[in-house]
Amino acid sequence: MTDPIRVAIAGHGNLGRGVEAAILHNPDMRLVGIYTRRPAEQISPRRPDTPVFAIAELAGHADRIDVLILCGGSKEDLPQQGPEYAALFNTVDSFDTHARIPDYFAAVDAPARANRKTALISAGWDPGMFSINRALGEALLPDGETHTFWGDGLSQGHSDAVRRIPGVAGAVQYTRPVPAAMEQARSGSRRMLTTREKHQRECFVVLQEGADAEQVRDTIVRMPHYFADYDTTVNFISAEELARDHAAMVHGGFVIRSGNTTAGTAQTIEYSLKLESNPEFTASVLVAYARAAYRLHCMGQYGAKTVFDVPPGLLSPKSAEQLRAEQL
Ligand code: API
Repeated sequence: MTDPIRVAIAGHGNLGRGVEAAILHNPDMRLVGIYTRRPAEQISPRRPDTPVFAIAELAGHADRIDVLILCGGSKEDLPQQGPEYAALFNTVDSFDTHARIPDYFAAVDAPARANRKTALISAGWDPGMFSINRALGEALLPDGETHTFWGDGLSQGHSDAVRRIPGVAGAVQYTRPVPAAMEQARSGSRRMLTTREKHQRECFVVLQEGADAEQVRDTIVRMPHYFADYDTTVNFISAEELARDHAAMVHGGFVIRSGNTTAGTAQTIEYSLKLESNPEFTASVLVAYARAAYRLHCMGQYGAKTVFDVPPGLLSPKSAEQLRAEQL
C-alpha cells in the first residue's frame, strides 16, 4: 500500500470533530494534526495520539501536510483563511455562502495557482452533493424545473452567522420547508417557487448579558444572503434550554428535477438526504474530497476547484480498474 495521505484539520468545532470521525473510516488517510485557536489542552482528540497545535504553527508545517481541511465558518473564518492557506497547502473547505462563491473562488484561485497548490472549495452537501445533482438534473432534462428543499433541520451556516452577531452568546437556526410548496415540487410541478414560498427560518438565541434583544432580532432578520429573503422567527432562550433542547444537529432535504423528454412524457429525478448529524455528514464529504484534491494535485491540476471539476472516481479509495469491475 502507498503511504497514507497526511491530512490536517484547521478549526476544531462541530465540523472539525466530524472530520476526525470520518478519517477513522478511511485507512488510506492519516490525521497528522488538529490546529486550533483554543488552548491545546482544551481539545480532546478522538484518538489520544493525534497531535494538537496552535493554529499559528500551521505556516511552519507545510512539508508535513498533504491536505489541510478548513473547518471554520463561512461568514468570517474562510474568507480570510481560504486564500491564506491555499498559498501554503492543498486545501478543502465547505464555504457555503452561495452568492459569494464566485468571489471566494477567485480569492483562493490566485494564491493556489501562484504556489502550485490545489484548493477544493465549497464541498459538503449544499453546496456540494446537491449542486452536483442540480447540474446533472439540468443537463439530463434540459426541458424542466429544479427544486431544492432543505430541512426540517439545523443549518450550520445560518447558526454560525447568528452566533457572530455582537450580543449573541449562543444560537441555532432551523430551516423549515413549507409543506405545501414541498408537495407541489414532488407532484412534478414545473412552476418556479420563490425563496420565501419554499422555506421559513426559525432561530433560537441566547443573549449575552446586557444585549439588546430587539437589535439582535433586527440584525438577524435583515442579514443579506442568510435571512433577508425569508420569513424568519427569532426566539430568545436560556443557555440551559439551548444545551438541553437543541443539541441534535439533524438536517437533510432533496433536489428534484422534473422535466419532459417529449410533450406529455414526464421524467423525475430525486436525490434526498436524511442526516442525523449535519456536521458529521459534511465532514464525510470533505474527507472524500480531500483524497480527490490530493490526487488532482499529484496530477498537476492546480488552483481553485469545485465539486463540478472533480471526476467521481477520484473520490473513491478504489482504483479505476476496481470501480469498473465492481460499480459500473
Ligand atoms: C439550510 C441549508 C443548509 C445547507 C447545509 C449546510 C449548512 O438553509 O438549511 O450550513 O448546514 N442551506 N450548508
